[in-house]
Amino acid sequence: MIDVPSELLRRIREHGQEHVLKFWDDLNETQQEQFACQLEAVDFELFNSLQQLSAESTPVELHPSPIVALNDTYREIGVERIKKGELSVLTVAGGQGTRLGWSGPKGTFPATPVTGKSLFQVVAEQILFAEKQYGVVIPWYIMTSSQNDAATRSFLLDNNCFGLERTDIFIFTQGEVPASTKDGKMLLSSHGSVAMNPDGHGGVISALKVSGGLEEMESRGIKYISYVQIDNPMANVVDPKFLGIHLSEESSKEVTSKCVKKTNPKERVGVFCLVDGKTTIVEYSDLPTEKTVEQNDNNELSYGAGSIAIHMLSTEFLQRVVDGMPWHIAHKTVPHVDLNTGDYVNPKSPNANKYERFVFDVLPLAKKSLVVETEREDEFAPIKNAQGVDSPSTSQQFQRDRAIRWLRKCSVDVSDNANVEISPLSGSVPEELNCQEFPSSIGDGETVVL
Ligand code: UD2
Repeated sequence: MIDVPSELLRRIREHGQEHVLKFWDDLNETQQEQFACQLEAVDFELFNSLQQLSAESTPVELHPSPIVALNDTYREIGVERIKKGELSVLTVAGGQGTRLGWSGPKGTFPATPVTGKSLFQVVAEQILFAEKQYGVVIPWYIMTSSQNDAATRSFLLDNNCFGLERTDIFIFTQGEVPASTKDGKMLLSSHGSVAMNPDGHGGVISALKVSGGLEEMESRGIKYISYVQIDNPMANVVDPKFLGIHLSEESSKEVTSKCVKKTNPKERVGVFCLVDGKTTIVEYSDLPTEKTVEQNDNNELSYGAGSIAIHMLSTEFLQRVVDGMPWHIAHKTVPHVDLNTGDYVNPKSPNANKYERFVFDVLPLAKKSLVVETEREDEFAPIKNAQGVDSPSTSQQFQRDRAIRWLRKCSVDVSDNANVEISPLSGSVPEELNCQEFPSSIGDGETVVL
C-alpha cells in the first residue's frame, strides 16, 4: 500500500477532483502505482479550461468558399520541391476498426479489392513508388493512439515496413483528455483509472510537437506535409500537382485543401465555407439545414464543396498554430464506475462530455489558404461503415472502377466487370503507369493484378 504522492494529491484537490481517489485503498500496490502514473500525466489546467467551453455555437455569417480546379499548371514546381526532399506524408491513424467488426488498428484493415492490401500498405507503397520515381526519401509520420500504438508498430515491423526504411517512419501517439460529467467531474473507468479519450485528429499538431516530430521534420529539411486520414485508400498521398498549386503565386499559402462535389445534401462530409470572411470547414452536423439544400444558379448545391480530409500544410505554419487549436465538446455515452456502488455502469443516454480537436480548424488560422477541387472518382472512397455507404464494398468498387478507367487510358480493352487492381507500386495517377507492361485486353469477370 502506498500513499498518493503529495504533490499529485495537492493538484487533485486544487482542481476539485478528490473523488477519483475514492477506491484508492482497494487497489494493490502495482495498481496504485499505475493509477498515480496515469494521474501524473493528466493536464489538470487544460481539463479545467475545457469546463468553461460552451457547446452552443454562436451564429456566424456563412458563404460558400471559393474553389479552383486542381490542375497541371504547377506540377513541375511540386516535382522540384519533392526532389529536394521537402515533402513528408502525415497519416492520422488513431482509430480502431471496431465499426468494421475488425479488432486491430483501422490501418491494418484489408482495403484493396483483389489482394486485400491493408490501408497502411496502400500508403506505404505509394510513398515507396514516389521515393523511387523522385530519387528521394519521403518520411512518413503516423499518428497512433494509446489504444493502437503497440499493434501498429508490430504490424509495420512484421511486414518489414512494406519496403520503406524503418528509420524514415516516425510513429507518435496522440494525446488524451479525461471525459467529464456535466458538472466538470472526471469519471472513473475502473477503480484505478480515469476515463480518458483521444483528443481528436486535431491533436496531431500538438502531438507532433510534443513527440519531437516537428523538430525531426525541421532537421530533415521538410517544409511541406501531405496530410491524409488512414480511412481513404484512394487518397493520392504524394501529389506534385497539389504541392505545386500550394506553392503557386508568390505569397505562399499555409494550407491548401482538396474538396470534391458532395453527392447529395446529406453526405456526411464537412463543407468548405467562408465564415466571417475566412475559409473554414463546417462539419456536416453543424451546417444549418437551409444551407445544406440551398442551390446556386447552376442548380448545384451552394454549399457543395465537400472535404475529403486531404490537406497540404506548411511546417512553419504548424509551428505557429500549435497552441491555437480550438476544442469541441461532444455529449457522449461514457461507461464508468458509479461512485456510490463501485459498480461499472453502461449508461443508455449521453452522460458525459468528451473533448476533441479537429485538424481542419487550422484553416481559419492560416494567413492564406486555398481550396482545390479534385475528382471524387480518383481520390475518395473512404472505409468507415461495415455496410452501405462508405463501406469496404463501396470502396472496393470505386477502386476497381478507377483501375478500369486508368487501364482504358492505357488503351487496354477492359470489360466493365473485370476484377482489376492496380498496385500503388505501379503508379498513383494514370500518367505514371507503364502502359506497355499491361495486357491488351481483360475480359468479363477476369481477375488481374497489375
Ligand atoms: C471526417 C470529417 C468529415 C469528412 C470526412 C472525410 C471530422 C470531424 N469530420 O469525418 O468532415 O471530411 O472525414 O472522410 O473530421 N482519428 C484519429 N484520432 C482521433 C479521431 C480520428 O487518428 O482522435 C483519425 C481516424 O483514424 C480516421 C480519421 O481520423 O482515419 C477520421 O476520423 P473520423 O472517422 O472521426 O471522421 P469522420 O469520418 O467522422
